Amino acid sequence: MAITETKSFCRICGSACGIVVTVDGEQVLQVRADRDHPVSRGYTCPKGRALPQDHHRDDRVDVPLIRENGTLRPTTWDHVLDDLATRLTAIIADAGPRGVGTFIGGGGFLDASGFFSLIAFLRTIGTPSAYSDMTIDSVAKVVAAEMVTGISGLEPRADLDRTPLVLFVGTNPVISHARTLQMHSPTAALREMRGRGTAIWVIDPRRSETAQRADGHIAPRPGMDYVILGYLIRELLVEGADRDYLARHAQGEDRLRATVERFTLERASVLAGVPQAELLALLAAVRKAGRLSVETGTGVTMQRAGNITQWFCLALMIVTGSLDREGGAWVNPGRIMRKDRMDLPAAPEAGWNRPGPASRPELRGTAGDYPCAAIPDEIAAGHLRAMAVFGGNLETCLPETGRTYEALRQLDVLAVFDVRHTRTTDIATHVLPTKDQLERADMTFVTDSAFPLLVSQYTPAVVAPLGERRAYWWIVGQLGKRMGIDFFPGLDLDAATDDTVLAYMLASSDVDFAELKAQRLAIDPPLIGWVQRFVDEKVGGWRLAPQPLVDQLGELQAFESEAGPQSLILIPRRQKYHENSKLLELRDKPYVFMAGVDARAAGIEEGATVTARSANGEVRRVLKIDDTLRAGCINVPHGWSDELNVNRLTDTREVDAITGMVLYSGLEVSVAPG
Ligand SMILES: Nc1nc2c(c(=O)[nH]1)N[C@H]1C(S)=C(S)[C@@H](COP(=O)(O)OP(=O)(O)OC[C@H]3O[C@@H](n4cnc5c(=O)[nH]c(N)nc54)[C@H](O)[C@@H]3O)O[C@H]1N2
Ligand SMILES: Nc1nc2c(c(=O)[nH]1)N[C@H]1C(S)=C(S)[C@@H](COP(=O)(O)OP(=O)(O)OC[C@H]3O[C@@H](n4cnc5c(=O)[nH]c(N)nc54)[C@H](O)[C@@H]3O)O[C@H]1N2
Ligand code: SF4
Ligand SMILES: [Mo]
Repeated sequence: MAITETKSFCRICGSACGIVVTVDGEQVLQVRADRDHPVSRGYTCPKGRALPQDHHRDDRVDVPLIRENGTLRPTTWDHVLDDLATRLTAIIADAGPRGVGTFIGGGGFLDASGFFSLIAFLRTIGTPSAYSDMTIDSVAKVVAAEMVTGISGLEPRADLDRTPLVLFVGTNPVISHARTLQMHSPTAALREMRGRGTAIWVIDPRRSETAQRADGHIAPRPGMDYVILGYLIRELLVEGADRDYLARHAQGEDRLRATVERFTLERASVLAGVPQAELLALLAAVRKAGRLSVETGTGVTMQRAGNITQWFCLALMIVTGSLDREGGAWVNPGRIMRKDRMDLPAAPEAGWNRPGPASRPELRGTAGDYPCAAIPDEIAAGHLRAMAVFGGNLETCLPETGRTYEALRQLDVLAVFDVRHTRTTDIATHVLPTKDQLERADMTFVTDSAFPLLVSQYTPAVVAPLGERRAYWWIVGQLGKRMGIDFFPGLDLDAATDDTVLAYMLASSDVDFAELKAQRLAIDPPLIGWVQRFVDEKVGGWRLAPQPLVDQLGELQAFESEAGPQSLILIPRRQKYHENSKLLELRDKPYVFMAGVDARAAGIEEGATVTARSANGEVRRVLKIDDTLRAGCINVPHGWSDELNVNRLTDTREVDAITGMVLYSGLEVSVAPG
């Protein structure tokens, strides 16, 4: 067999870096950066370059598995699909469509036709029991944007060439590439920005890899960002706000002013636990810049004040006249779906509201999803009887592993689409081996709104599927045939290929599949001003102070303390060489990270085994001293499984009252030797 090289793009994370894959027959030899790629410009990270070993991993799943008489064993597609179809049909007949739930995770969102198949499955079955990573990741962004702008989940991002100041709050793109605004080559990007005179500021309790490259860094107590942002807004409303802009494009200024009144310099400094001089320096930087872009991440969305912090970040951009404006931040409408061309209805001030699932009605649904925290209760109540998992590792990603994992075992059907064995497939009733990213033709689809430009990409499959692996659309389509349901009306399943399915998906979009396939990559420049027009016309101006958020801010006062937390606080952190539960074998270690002063106070030395405990459970890991952490904060990075799983500490009851988001940042824990 000849050695071939094929251009593709990486789908381990959403950045979609251009890659060149070297293949010898069925053997994937190497993945290297595509130097000619106009967006990623020759960048890849170590995870992307590890694709060959990921593809050939020993623990891969490449034949269907079925659980019979308690044992999971290999079987044929016909048998696994016949059995699954029979059971799902029976559950729907007995419990109604809501008895069949879905979860989509990282291995589904990044597979265009996989995501499309999920939507087809959900809509056709008509089940409300939809779950996804959103409510264990960044639902605060969805809801805050809904309330302030009328559009769900807008992700403002810097107008890179012109923004004079970028403020990163609770995101560490140097390691994560950021989830919602993909930064390729983050270190180089930061260097280039600073070279152009853009000031970089970071708010993070840890002197993160991004903070280490910034002009200014403030390390507050976890969850106290909003007092800093509230202080900035308060002062800017006195001096520095874009008055003319506010008068023309915003509403609720008086309510906002009254709300932030209590965040004086003294108060903000005491509550956030940072020196006044640092707050003054940040305020001066914002005033000097005039416009800015504020970019947030999981450090914001996973904390108790997630919604409020998101709101204040948007408000800060509006007050300075920066939101959806040149020299500030813009919003990528996506190149395929083109939100700017849709006739979107404006969400009311309270956001779109959907009642929560029956067993946890207080957890409202957002953007089509129920909160993940409800899963164990929904199963225990008998409402949720089956789950189809589209590329998610439920054991590692969901909160309160002890209770959740036990609940998942009680399901009549746990059908998992995956490419490898995990502790989630271990307890599955049906395992559906899915084509991995090198085995399928694909395109950027729902993730394209995270790109720094309007970009669409297509890749052919690079190698033939291993074993019996099949595409999501094939599996879902075949299941439908057996259930008497047509999930893809008008698509000839017997003749379909990955390409014809991608073309079918694009039928109603402005992007022509044949053209995209020929071009491989299509780019349009940033589009600034479309959200502003929407908000002016349909909302009557940015809502600076939505009432539900004003109310929630009032409730947060119960958690404000001058003395600060009395126990150690768990905060999230991404590690460089693994992506959630993927590629754990590469380089990282499952440490507990702790500042030196806290370790000494607890009498623990680096390298010792420690137990981190919360009200819900415990995790034993080796201690690594990390003095980039603010004293009082610890990291127990997620993705690690079983005894090492940080979600043994988290709690399905510690959730946000508006979104149902789990408290993954800000949990009280203790750490002891042994
Ligand atoms: N305590 C705590 N919990 C967290 C977090 C945290 O910070 N702290 N982070 C949360 C966040 S932000 C997220 S997004 C979630 C992530 O949680 P998940 O969505 O579960 O993410 P992954 O572990 O990246 O991948 C999920 C699964 O997809 C599979 N997969 C990979 N490629 C493919 C493919 O091509 N096809 C198929 N079918 N499957 C594939 C992988 O083998 C893996 O089992 O975890 C959340 N959970
Ligand atoms: N290498 C790698 N890259 C990844 C992933 C991975 O697992 N590994 N996961 C991907 C996924 S699913 C996602 S969602 C993105 C997430 O991308 P990011 O949101 O950038 O996530 P992190 O890198 O964990 O950065 C979060 C930062 O928030 C800080 N933080 C914690 N609590 C607080 C707080 O209360 N206030 C403030 N201001 N900061 C706080 C932490 O110290 C940390 O530096 O990354 C993606 N990229
Ligand atoms: S940043 Fe790394 S993991 Fe993400 S797409 Fe690029 S190479 Fe892949
Ligand atoms: Mo995420």
